[in-house]
Amino acid sequence: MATTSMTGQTTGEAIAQRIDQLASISESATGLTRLFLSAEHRNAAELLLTWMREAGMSARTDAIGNVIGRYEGAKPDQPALLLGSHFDTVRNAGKWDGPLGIITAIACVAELNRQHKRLPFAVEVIGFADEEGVRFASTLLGSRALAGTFDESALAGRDSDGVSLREALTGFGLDPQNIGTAARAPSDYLAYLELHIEQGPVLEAEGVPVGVVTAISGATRLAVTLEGMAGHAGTVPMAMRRDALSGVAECIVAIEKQCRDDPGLFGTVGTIRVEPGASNVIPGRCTFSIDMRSASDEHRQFAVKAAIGSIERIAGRRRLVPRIEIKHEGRTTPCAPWLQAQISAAIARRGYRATALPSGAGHDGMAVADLTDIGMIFVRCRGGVSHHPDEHVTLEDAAAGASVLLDVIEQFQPKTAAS
Ligand code: HGY
Ligand code: MN
Ligand code: MN
Repeated sequence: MATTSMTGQTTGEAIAQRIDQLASISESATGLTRLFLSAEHRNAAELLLTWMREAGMSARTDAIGNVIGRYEGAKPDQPALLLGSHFDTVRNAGKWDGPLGIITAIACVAELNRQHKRLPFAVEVIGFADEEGVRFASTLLGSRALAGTFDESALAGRDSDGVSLREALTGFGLDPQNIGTAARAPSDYLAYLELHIEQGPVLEAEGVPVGVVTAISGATRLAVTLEGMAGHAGTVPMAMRRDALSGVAECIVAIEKQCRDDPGLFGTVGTIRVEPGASNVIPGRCTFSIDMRSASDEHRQFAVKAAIGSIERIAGRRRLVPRIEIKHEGRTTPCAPWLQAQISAAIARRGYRATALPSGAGHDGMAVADLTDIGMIFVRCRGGVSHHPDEHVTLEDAAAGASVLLDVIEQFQPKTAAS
């Protein structure tokens, strides 16, 4: 990749500048939050479409709000190598999680275009609209629509303001009935390659800027509601209370202990809602989320069952009524060995030591794997910090990721019976 662009910027500087530009599109003035089907989603999508077109791609928005750029191959209408990542964020997010993969992919296509290079296949770059699943409890909605596995029941899901996904799509100018048109055929693609920050400490510990991902850990997301009895904080004797929040507090400590005592198991309670929510009222209802992960599906599913058992026992003892819903279930998804091999070869060609590692974080590849084989390139991030404003990638590592991705693209060999 040209080390300096027309504006004299280095690759890393150019990438970092676009990361900052995209990060300025947030619902909050004090941190980065960009949710699915929001005004910020629309503004960010417009910027990405502009960058895709400037890079020589045709670009469009699909029926669920993903943005897709296409750079034709030497011949028109050829199957494509799909690149990309997501451009929605968590709340108060870091600015590299997602956008780095899209911006780097666009930079690679811009370089091919600058050299007037056409490959024996097309290249598509996608910006997925909802990987984090912050607004509606289910996740990977954009990539599931692309893969043709979108579950229509998700349309009834509501955000914290009570707006359904169906209403939000309509309000965004999309027709919920058309989501099926976002689905692509397996024959449209040769593979999916996502570049993403590691969001963990391994590459930094290994002293390398990039790595090749072996598999994406599966995750289960649950919504748990404990129903008790609201009452006067000053008059109901402690022994007579059915305090929903105290019950949730005991559940949270039990889940944390279960995961601490079980190596390789990750359990997180990230959201909680207390009703009616007044300091002088005993909480009558409390809803909280559980995110449970492991590299092994069996291990995770066993752990989820055990956690549900704990919740039911605690609720029973406290005369609370539990309601437990599984909102998302993503299986552990392997990265195709033939793609891992091509990524490792590119890393070596670019002069780095190839480090293979699993991803504890979820990615759109978990859904895209139902459409085509997936591969992932990780880029080192400082301290492994992510889902936090301190998330950071150095200019050199951003450039290293771009050089490896471009090398994979230019040397890409479609899967053969042998590979
Ligand atoms: O939750 C995850 O692992 C991803 O960041 N969505
Ligand atoms: Mn994330
Ligand atoms: Mn991500």
